[in-house]
Amino acid sequence: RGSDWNSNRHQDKDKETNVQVLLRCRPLSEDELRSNVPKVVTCNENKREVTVAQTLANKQVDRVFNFDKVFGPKAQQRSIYEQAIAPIVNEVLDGFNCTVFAYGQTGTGKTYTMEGGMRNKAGDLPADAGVIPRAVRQIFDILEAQNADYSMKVTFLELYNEEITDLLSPDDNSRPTEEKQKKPLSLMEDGKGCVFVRGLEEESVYSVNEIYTLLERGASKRRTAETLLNKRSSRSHSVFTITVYVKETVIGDEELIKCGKLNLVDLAGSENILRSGAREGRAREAGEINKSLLTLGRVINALVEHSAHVPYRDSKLTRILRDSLGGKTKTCIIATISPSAYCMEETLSTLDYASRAKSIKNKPEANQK
Ligand code: ADP
Ligand code: ZZD
Repeated sequence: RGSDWNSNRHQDKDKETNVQVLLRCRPLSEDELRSNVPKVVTCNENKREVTVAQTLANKQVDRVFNFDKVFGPKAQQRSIYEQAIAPIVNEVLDGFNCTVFAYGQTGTGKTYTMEGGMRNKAGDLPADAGVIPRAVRQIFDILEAQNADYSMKVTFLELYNEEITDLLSPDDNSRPTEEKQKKPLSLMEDGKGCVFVRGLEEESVYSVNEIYTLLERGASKRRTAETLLNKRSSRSHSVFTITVYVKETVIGDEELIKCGKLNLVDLAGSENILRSGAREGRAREAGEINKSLLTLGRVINALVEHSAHVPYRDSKLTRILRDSLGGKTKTCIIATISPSAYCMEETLSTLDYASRAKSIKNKPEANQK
């Protein structure tokens, strides 16, 4: 601890903030409505409360969970973005690193929340556009409005079975389809203990449309991988990262570059945790597939329980996102659930997991200039 004269600075530096946890419940699908699937989840957005109606031994036992924000089935993409994500993007432009994770069972809306539906017209945001296209749009809008001198880089990777695939690497059509996917990238550490993916394509982008072209490339690469291996998307993690550099105008001849990074993470379906290891014969493969998700859970537990050892190094995902869990990055988790009675077990497990994550503390620090 420093002496009095600089104690303010220290206070600032040591300011801890909790991981923000939001809960989103999707609506019942048309199919579910048609077959009268019973609902067990009630959301109270004002009270930031989610209730699961549970019947045990003929008695109704409700379970209630609280979050930093709760979005019920009627919540629109735009309103979630404006209330929960836009403030985070502003922090990125102020020079902070920020991470948004989507966590939940497959089919509950992680990809819908993070990416959203297809775009209609070039440059236009469709109503169902998710966090990624909206964040990209907001960043450009703000920087253009400020007439800022900026540059921006994006990366988009998929982590499946502890192997990293670059979703932005240019297509190499001279090779057969099976080979195109096979270029696993490795993790490296720089001198300061920061982890990076060696060989990952870093694309500089200068307009919203350019990013959309890249997103299209990523989405199409992922679709190819998906057809080659069914169910891949529910078992894989995708990480979209935008790094923004803004030149600061300063008096004198000093030039400062403000840098901020935004990681947008769509995690593998949480059901993969419960089911891992249960698969006979293919257990090893199943174990490998879920190593990152299992380790993420263990890291969260270790942080919540203030354990001396946090097993970041045990998986690629937790190595890549180490700073987002207990580090200097501001982190937000969006937990997604289904209202259906048939999903209750998974829903309760997601709510428990997300509740625990609320007590993780990070120490956000703006990047050095
Ligand atoms: P996940 O990524 O968690 O597996 P998806 O994002 O693929 O789930 O969502 C499953 C289905 O439900 C998709 O058809 C998606 O469009 C739809 N869906 C998810 N959340 C919502 C929502 N909040 N409003 C309307 N449709 C949704
Ligand atoms: N969720 C869709 C992609 C999918 O699974 O294919 S929607 C958004 C973020 C990252 C990658 C793609 C997208 C997506 C898109 C769709 C089709 C072609 C390019 C990009 C999208 C959705 C709304 C606005 C912009 C981009």
